[in-house]
Amino acid sequence: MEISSLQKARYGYSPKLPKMLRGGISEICVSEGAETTSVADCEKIKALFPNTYGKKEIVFKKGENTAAVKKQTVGVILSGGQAPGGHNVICGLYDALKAANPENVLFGFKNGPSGLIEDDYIVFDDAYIDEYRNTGGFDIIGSGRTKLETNEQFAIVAEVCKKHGINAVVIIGGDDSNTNAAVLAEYFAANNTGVQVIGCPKTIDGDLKNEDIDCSFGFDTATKTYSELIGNIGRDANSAKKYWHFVKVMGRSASHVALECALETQPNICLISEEVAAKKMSLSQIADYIADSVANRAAKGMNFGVAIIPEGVVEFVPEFSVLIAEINELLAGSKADAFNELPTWEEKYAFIKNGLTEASMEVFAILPQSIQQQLFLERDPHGNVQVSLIESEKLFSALVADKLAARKKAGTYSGKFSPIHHFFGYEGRCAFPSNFDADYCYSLGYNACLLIQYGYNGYLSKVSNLSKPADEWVAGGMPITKMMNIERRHGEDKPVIKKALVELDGKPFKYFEAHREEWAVETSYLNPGAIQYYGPTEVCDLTTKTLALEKAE
Ligand code: FBP
Repeated sequence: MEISSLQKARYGYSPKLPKMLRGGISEICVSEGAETTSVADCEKIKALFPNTYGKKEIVFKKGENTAAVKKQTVGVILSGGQAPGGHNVICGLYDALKAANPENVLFGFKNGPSGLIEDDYIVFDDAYIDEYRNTGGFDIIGSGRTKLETNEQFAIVAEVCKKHGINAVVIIGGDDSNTNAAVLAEYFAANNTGVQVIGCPKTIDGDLKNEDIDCSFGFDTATKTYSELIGNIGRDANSAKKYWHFVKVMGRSASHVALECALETQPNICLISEEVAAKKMSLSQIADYIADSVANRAAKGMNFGVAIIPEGVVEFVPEFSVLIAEINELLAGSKADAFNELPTWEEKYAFIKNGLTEASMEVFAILPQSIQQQLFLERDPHGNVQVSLIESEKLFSALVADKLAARKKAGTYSGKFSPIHHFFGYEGRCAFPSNFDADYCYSLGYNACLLIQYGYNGYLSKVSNLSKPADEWVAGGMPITKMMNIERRHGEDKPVIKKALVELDGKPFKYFEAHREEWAVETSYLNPGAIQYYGPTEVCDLTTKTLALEKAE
């Protein structure tokens, strides 16, 4: 297979491990800390996880390895959306397993959790692993979104593990996948299977973080990739001086990606969904907010700009989420067929008008027709509108255009407004991992092997102190149940890992808030440029601004 020059060079990159993990597996011992409790709903979580709740947090350190000597046969899966660095988690796990004992075996189950159920796997060897070192993507074994959550599925997984003699499963996934990892770990313990489960925190969305997990892997590379593109767009906008660029960035729910890109590039506008919800902003208020920036810049002769829109924002607009709920209700069950059979949009529109409350109809009526139709076209397997498919960058530019037209009529605005739309999501999920992600992921995988060796079950591989150089990173493990609370999901109380949304009193948002008024009017664009893989450490080993601000003393 032909490969690029960069890929060839990256094969030779040696990921940096925390100092405490260097020097050989036989020289790493474990230090147990305090017993843990869940972040909330302790009694309920304890009752649901009687075998895995309350375990001790642990840290590895230099010392004689006292783990029982036995052959390890481990299975690994990648779960959910791609995130740069996933291959390195597997490489780190593989290398540590082989360093501990060349007889150890690593199974890779294909295409996500379904591979474990269908017993679809490969057994890794050096040649296979070497082709994926420091590369982006999840193509090493593929990924998938099947959820492992029922006892029937767990029983099949237990059988598959028994068949291959697998004594541990590593699940590389986001908050939901790691929640399911905890449930699987509890099942394995309760049924005395002898199989351990270790999770690794993945997602470009950056919403799997808490007091133990500094950040999920992939966030660093993905946001740097989007920021490079947004920085280039800012420079183009300031060169041509004729377009307003509306850039939607991924992040299904939380706005960490949008915020980080804003900190990196200093656009004129960046919406933060969590703020929209907290201030209960309406679509009209958001459009006015953006239109103010457009008008103020136009008054200074600048008919161009850059606005970042987080993918999930519409769900955080209270009136919009009510509208979505009503549409879901309107099309529930067989009512969807009746709707779809209506031959013209006019008839469909009348059906909608008849079914929505007056307040929701008012919101619906101001949407551009293309967005109105998107709300009725795309349904998820549960029959719900897929909010992530709504082209919110187009929605907001259309609403802003309406606002500006009204202002023009009133004689309060006389600029030009030519919007251009972009959506950056998939562009960043499989990029070559930055040195940070390459190092972090390799360390997570390496560390997962140690957790297995020492017999831990239901733990998340934890590598922290990440705002410092890799030398000072701290490796250990945290019981997943510590991160859990009870939340209402699909009408039921469920134990889940708490999703981290942008904190409006957190340092990254506060920094943004302190500067955004100036950015809205001035041209303060920063162009961070492409990820650097080689060169001085101050350009190659940068963490995100979010992490740097969060950990600033
Ligand atoms: P994970 O939470 O599984 O990491 O995926 C996050 C994400 O990349 C979101 O940013 C995006 O909304 C979604 O996946 C897209 O999903 P798909 O890959 O199924 O289109």
